[in-house]
Amino acid sequence: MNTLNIGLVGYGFMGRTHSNAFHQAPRFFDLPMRPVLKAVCARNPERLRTFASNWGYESVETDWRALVDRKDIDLIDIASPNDTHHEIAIAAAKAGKMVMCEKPLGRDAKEAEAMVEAVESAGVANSVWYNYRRVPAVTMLKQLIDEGRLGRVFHYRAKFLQDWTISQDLPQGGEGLWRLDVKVAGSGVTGDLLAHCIDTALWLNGPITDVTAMTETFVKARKHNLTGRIEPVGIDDASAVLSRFANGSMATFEATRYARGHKALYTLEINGEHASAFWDLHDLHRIQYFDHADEGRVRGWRNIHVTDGDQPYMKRWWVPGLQIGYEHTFIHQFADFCCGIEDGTGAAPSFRDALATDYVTDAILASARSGKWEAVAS
Ligand code: SOE
Repeated sequence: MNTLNIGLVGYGFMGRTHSNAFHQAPRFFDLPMRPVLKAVCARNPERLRTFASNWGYESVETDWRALVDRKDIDLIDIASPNDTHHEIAIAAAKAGKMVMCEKPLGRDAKEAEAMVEAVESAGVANSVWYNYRRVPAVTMLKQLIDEGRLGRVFHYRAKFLQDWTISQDLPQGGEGLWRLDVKVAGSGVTGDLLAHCIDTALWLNGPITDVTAMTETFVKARKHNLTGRIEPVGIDDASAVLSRFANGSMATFEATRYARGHKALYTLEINGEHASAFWDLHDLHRIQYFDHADEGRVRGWRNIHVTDGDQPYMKRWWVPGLQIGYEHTFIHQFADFCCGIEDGTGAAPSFRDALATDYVTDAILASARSGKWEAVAS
């Protein structure tokens, strides 16, 4: 069996989710190649060694360029902060490596366009880790929609709520807090949390054509960890969006880090002519499903527990009725990526698919600035 030699950049939260996927995917899925955790790259040598030994990486690098230059690496996986995605992905593609990249693809669509151009002209397999597509219940929802069970779609509604940045004393910048630093992150909740809602929406319900949005920055200045100074905050703390889809349906999207009590509440609902469906990350195995074709007397919201062998991904796991979790979404994506390598595609969302999300988030931020409806580029 061929091997797939992986070089990971970044050892934070996402470095862990990806490393776990590299280990678990071949144990539960029939992969056409054997993943080898060849090298991990980050800046702090001591922490790097601890991470490498904990996750079983064969070697370490402290400069991503050295990693990209290595002849024994097939796949560069980018799990470092957003401002690094663009340069690393382009260099990796030029070096002929396959590339997987954390979301969002670029800090804006301009960066993402260059990344798409790089992987497509190099002809290398690529994928962006919008992991929620591979919650089995969400994948099944996609199947139900594609089978036409919902009929014409009227409404799409999604929100992603957190509360971890409410304190005025929370600094911005540096490790663990780069998401608050606009130069590193590109934007705030729009590129971070809302981007998940947009990726799923584009996948389930097709292209978004127009948006109008408001954003707010509730805390205007924070101490910057790298300079020690109080600096203006450039990110959006909250984002509220109305949008139109090409299929004629309309949507509302909301993302915030100021919804006290909510840690990661991602919910979505889709209302069609024949049926409606609702999904909630906190109850990720379930789809609430209403089918108007049911006999009137017993018609109502079904609560479908997506754990059975004929439901997406589940025959690979335990026995019907037993649940899996958040980390499995990354395992599914990596397994799909390995299976997609042979035809040169990798796994959706590709860089090009993820560029579409960046076009929508750019239009949202533009609309928040202009106060007008903005057309989404394509
Ligand atoms: C932010 O707190 C964050 O970690 C996002 O960056 C992830 O993409 C999301 O899945 C969970 O929340």
